Amino acid sequence: MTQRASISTYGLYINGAWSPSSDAATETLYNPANGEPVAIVARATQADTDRAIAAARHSFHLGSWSNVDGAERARVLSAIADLLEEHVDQLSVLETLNGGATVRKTSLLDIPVGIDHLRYFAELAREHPRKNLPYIDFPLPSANAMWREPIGVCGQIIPWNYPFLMAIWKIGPALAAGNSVVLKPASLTPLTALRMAELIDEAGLLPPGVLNVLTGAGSVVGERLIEHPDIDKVAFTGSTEVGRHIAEVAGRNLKRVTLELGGKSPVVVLPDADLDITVDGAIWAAFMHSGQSCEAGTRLLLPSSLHDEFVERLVNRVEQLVIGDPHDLTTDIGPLVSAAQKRTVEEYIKLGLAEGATLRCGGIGGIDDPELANGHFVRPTVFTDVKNSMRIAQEEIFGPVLCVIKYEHISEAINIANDTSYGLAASVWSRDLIEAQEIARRIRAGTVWINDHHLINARAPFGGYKDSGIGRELGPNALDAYTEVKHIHTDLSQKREGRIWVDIVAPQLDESFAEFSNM
Ligand code: TAP
Repeated sequence: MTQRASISTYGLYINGAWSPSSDAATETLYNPANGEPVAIVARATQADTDRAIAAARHSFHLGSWSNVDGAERARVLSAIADLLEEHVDQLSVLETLNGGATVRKTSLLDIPVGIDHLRYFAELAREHPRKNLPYIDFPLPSANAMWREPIGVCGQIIPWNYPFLMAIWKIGPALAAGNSVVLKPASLTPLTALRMAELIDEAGLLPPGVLNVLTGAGSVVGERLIEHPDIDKVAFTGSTEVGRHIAEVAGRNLKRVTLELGGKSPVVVLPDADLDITVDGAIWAAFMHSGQSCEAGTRLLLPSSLHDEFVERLVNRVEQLVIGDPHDLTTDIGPLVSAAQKRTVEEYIKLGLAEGATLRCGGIGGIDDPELANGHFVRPTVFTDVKNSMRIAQEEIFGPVLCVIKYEHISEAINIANDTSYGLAASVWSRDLIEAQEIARRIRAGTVWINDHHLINARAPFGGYKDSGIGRELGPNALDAYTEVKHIHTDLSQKREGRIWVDIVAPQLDESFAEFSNM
């Protein structure tokens, strides 16, 4: 496997300038496919984090972005999207190099879709943030309006599985609404967010301090962002465990918070499903990005009437998937992001065996290509005879492990689908679209695809029920989570007469009142 790029170095992007961390600490990043170093990045300290927050706060007060009108913000975000578009190939390769996603996925999905989503946020910025409310004539005529205003400074913390897309989902709506931002990418995968900041900086597209990007540990930078009094809103995507902690700290400080957390999504196959579509669909649902997606379809619910034929076709297809160098366009399955993630997934495979599930393909080891020896590869793994109560069916594995669960009646399938602490996504597969929609209605999840999976669209909301999070990203209301609503009441009567409510404290001394007081 060849090294695709020379080692680049990145500092911290604070107040429109690059700098090393205050204690000069750095971290080397390694290619998950071969273990070779790919970049050196600064590790921010608490003092660096405070400096970034102060820069963001100052820019917000100056109004250099927060007071700019929506049309101008839309123009700038569109210009950023154009700039990113010019660098799609470079960003795709960088994303693959850093996180191990196949270049087929980064170049077809992650980077172009991220840019499309940014264009959508630009459209939302253009929409007028002021809305007139219906005319009110009681107790006196008044005009009433609702203004949406930016919240202030947003601390944004993102995970390693979709580094570019997650950065866009965070900074896109925040900037569209006029906020200033401190973005903390995951320690493992900051490169495309840093490159994006570099491109924006070189083009001079944003005023200093409006966008700050800090690399560093969650326990240092992340903790500071969630507790700092000058952070008005925290937006987080990542594990449910850290999300719970963030909600607690943000709750104590009454910060606005949105959380997009884990999932254990069911893929519910009905007896009449078209197997040509559904077998490949189940593979797409479970193994896209080696299963490292929060919405991955990791519980495959099969009716007993279809089970054996479906499993045979599924296993046959899965065993043919090409595991290899993610830069190679013929590769179907790339490495996991890190050695630690590989260890976690292998522990779950051992657990599945110990819990009594049947390993039908994949499992630990079995990758003999010496070119892949230093990468974090795990073969796509299918377990059958899984009970929904097993830990492998309840816990988020975040790797290429699919649990097949057999059911007899559709009501049982719906109960199994909902028998999870998560509620991020699901899919239902059937030729009967009316029945599929009825089942979709009964599944407690933020997104349900019918005869598809993973298709997240900027124009539709995305987020979780239950332990999968709080709030929604994307969709027509994507800016709501980044704005405060202000009600403006304008008196139209322009007279003192008739304001009987003012008389409660400051009575008008007219004749009737004099009579009243002489009684
Ligand atoms: P997390 O620990 O949740 O990390 C996500 C982000 O939060 C990273 O930027 C991380 O920084 C930061 N962070 C960590 N501790 C923090 C703290 N105390 N305060 C504020 N920010 C903090 O996820 P992970 O360790 O990368 O992965 C662990 C598991 O989480 C995975 O196995 C998977 O199950 C799940 N996961 C879920 C998702 C989604 S999209 N739901 C995405 C990734 C992982 P550092 O990178 O510096 O630690």
